[in-house]
Amino acid sequence: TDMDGFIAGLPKAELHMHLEGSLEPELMVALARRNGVEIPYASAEQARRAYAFTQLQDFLDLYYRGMSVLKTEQDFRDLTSAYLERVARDNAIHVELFFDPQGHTERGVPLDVVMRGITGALDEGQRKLGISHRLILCILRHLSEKEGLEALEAALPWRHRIVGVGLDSSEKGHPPAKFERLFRRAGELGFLRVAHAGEEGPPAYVREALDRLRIDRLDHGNRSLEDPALVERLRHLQMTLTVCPLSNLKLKVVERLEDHPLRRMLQAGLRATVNSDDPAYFGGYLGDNYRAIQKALSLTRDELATLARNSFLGSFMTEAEKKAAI
Ligand code: ES4
Ligand code: ZN
Repeated sequence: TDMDGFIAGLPKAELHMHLEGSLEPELMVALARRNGVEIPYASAEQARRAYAFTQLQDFLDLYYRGMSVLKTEQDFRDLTSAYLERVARDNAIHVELFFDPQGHTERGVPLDVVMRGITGALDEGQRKLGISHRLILCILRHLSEKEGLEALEAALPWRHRIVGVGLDSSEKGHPPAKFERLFRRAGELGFLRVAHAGEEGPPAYVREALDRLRIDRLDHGNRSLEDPALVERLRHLQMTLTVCPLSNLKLKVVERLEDHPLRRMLQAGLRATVNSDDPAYFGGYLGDNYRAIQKALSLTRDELATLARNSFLGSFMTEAEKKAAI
C-alpha cells in the first residue's frame, strides 16, 4: 500500500532488539547441527510451531534454550550479520542492540568469543551496509545482583565497544531496586543505563527504574500509562520509550493490536519509538512492526515520521550523528 511505501522510505533506528532474539529457526537448526548441540526440534518448521507461548516466562524458556546453539565466534558473527542484512531492507540506518552475556558465559562460552563475533559483524555492517551501531550489555534480572556485577566487571576489557547497561529477563518478582548498586557502578564506569520496566510489571517498577537506577531510556514502559503523574514525569524528562508492538501482542501485553497504547503515548507527549524486541520469536522485524501498528491504529504519515524521528532523538548517537540522520 501507499502507507507501506511511506514506511519503507523512512530512515529508522532500532533501539530495542535482543540479538539472541533474532535467531531464526533455520539458523538455530543449522547451528545445532554444526555444533552437535541437541535441541528439541528436528526442523525449523517444528521450532516455529513450538513458539506458541503467550506470556513472558514461557517465551524466555524457549529463548534461553534456543541460544544454546551459539558456541563459536562464527556463530555470533552469522547471527549478527543475518540481523543486519534483514534490517537493512527495512531502511534501518542505526541499531542499538542488546545482548545477554550471562546467557553465554553460564554455558561456558567465553565473553571474548561472543564479543569478537558480534563486533566483527557490526563493523562489517557499518562498512558494507552503512548501518551504525551501539551495543548494550543486558543483565539478567532473574539472577542475583552479585552475578550481574561479576558479568559487568568481566566485560570491562570490552568497555570501548559497549555504550550502556540494560536490565532484561523476567520482570515480575525482580524489581529494578534489586539492581540499584549494579546500576550505580555502571554509572560510575560511564555506561548509559536502560531497563525493561512496565512490560508486565506495574508503574511502580518504572518509577523505581527512574529513581533508583537513574535510567537514560525506558524499555517498553507500557504500563506507565496507568499512572498520570508518572506520564507527566516521563513527558517532562522527554524520556524515550522503546515500544515493541508485535512483542506486546504475542506476549498478551495487549489483547489486540487495535488496543495498543502507542498513539496514546504520542498524544500524551511521550517520546515513543517502534522496535522489534525479539523478531525471530515475535513475528516480525522493524518494518513489520511499523506496518502492523500503522494498520491497527491507522497511524498518519505525521505520526509515522514522528516515530522514526524519535528513534534518532532517543538513540545514543552523537549529536552530530543525530543531525545527519534526521
Ligand atoms: C525479552 Cl520481551 C523480553 N522481555 C524481557 N527480557 C527479554 N529478553 C529477551 N526478550
Ligand atoms: Zn526486550
